[in-house]
Amino acid sequence: MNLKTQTGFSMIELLIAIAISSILITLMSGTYYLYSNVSQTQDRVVSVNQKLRSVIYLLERDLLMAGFDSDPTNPAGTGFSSAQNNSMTFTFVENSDGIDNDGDGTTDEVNELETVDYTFSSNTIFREDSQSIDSDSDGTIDPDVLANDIEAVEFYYTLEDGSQSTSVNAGNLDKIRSVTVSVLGRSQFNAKNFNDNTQYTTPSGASFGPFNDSFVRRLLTTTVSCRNIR
Ligand SMILES: [Ca+2]
Ligand SMILES: [Ca+2]
Ligand SMILES: [Ca+2]
Repeated sequence: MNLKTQTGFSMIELLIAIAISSILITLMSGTYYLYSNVSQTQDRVVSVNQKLRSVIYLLERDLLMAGFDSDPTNPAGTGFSSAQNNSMTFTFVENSDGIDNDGDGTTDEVNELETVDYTFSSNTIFREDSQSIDSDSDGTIDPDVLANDIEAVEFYYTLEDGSQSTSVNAGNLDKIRSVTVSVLGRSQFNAKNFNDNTQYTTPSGASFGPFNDSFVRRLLTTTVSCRNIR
């Protein structure tokens, strides 16, 4: 009989097993570390994109209405009243929404104007319309905060002759045919081991960054035709 009974691991086997498992643990934790950094960065990308998309959605909706006049035979004088790099104000007729948009005491009268105002300042995009309220009760209407953590906004206007500008003078406001909107948003929280070394350039050629920090940024640009301006 040549029965060999295995009663346990030899010291060599044990050492090899320990060595292999420690290598595996090191590899796995490294992968996990890498993965958790990547997924944190991805989370930031998703939240910035969501924020930018909701801003762009509202801007598109409003700009499509800019200049709208339900009865062009009786002009209400709608359109842009200001068109600058970081802000714009425009009007349109809103005489069927059950709201006294111009605050004159009569609701939905002929040629009743709604005024919408966009302003970018202090890393925030503000939007004001007739529904904005005096939220801090100081007697002055406060614009609504549309988005925080915004690095830059650019309104780039294309006129009927094809020329483009980030600042349209009063005499040319009725010649605006489209607005190219660019919004550079930043994540609310930073991402571990991420470095934003990108330089962001808007359609007018303005540059932002590289910021060289660990916040995730995205630049979203879209062009909206102002089909109601004429
Ligand atoms: Ca109305
Ligand atoms: Ca009114
Ligand atoms: Ca106020």
